[in-house]
Amino acid sequence: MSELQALLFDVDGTLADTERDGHRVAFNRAFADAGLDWDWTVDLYGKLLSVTGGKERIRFYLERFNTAFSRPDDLDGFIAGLHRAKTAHYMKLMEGGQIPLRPGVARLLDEARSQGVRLAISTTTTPENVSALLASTLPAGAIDWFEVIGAGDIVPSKKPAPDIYQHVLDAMGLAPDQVVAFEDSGHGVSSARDAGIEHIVVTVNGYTAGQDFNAASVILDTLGEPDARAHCIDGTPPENGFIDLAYLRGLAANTPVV
Ligand code: XBP
Ligand code: MG
Repeated sequence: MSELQALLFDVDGTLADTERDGHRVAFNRAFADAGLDWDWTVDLYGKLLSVTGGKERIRFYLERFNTAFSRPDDLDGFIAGLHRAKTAHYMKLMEGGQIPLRPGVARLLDEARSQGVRLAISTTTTPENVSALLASTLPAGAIDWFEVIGAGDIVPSKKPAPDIYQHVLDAMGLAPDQVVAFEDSGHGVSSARDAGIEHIVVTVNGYTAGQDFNAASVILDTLGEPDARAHCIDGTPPENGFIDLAYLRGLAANTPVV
């Protein structure tokens, strides 16, 4: 039995569907700026998403899909430079307001704030990307709604490692059974689970539907809205058709007795 204290949100794919039309486009623009003919198509990017972290993803691409590329002596520096350029492009894309929050996200954030439920972010993406997304989709100052923004290289190992969720729990002084995590990917669910979090709400997207979410409490297409029911793929569906604090408190209260 535990009382819900905080909601921990993943960013990419969870707060907003940022991968296909955001990160992927930013990567390609950075490659073009560098005079590289690399083209991360929608299909190829889906394969590359098996590796979290943009820098790690570029290295994976070279190792797995572009062995012919003549590596510069300072490959780490080269990748880091590409990634900085990519982040700049991504931030510009966000400023353009191209990618909205997913259904139910703003509603649930507002409900949590109105009832004093704490908020945090646990993401692999670069911190600047989080600020850019929040600034383009929520009221000014919304970044301050989140007590902790656990992002990117702040931890030694990225998802599926538990580091980022452990970092946020430690920073908030919370136990795993006092929070609900929101994720979109198998890697994210593994990360939360291995940090001891049992209450995990998954909202799938084009890239993650069909992945293994074995530790998830419930799997949906979205968090739902009062006028747009969520479709429940697995787990106990919300009776009113959308995920709200009452549903989440029920989740937290029903921690299975092991
Ligand atoms: C998703 C990721 C990130 C983004 C790209 O993070 O794995 O690497 O794809 O962002 P999450 P960066 O789902 O945990 O939010 O290029 O800044 O890594
Ligand atoms: Mg994600």
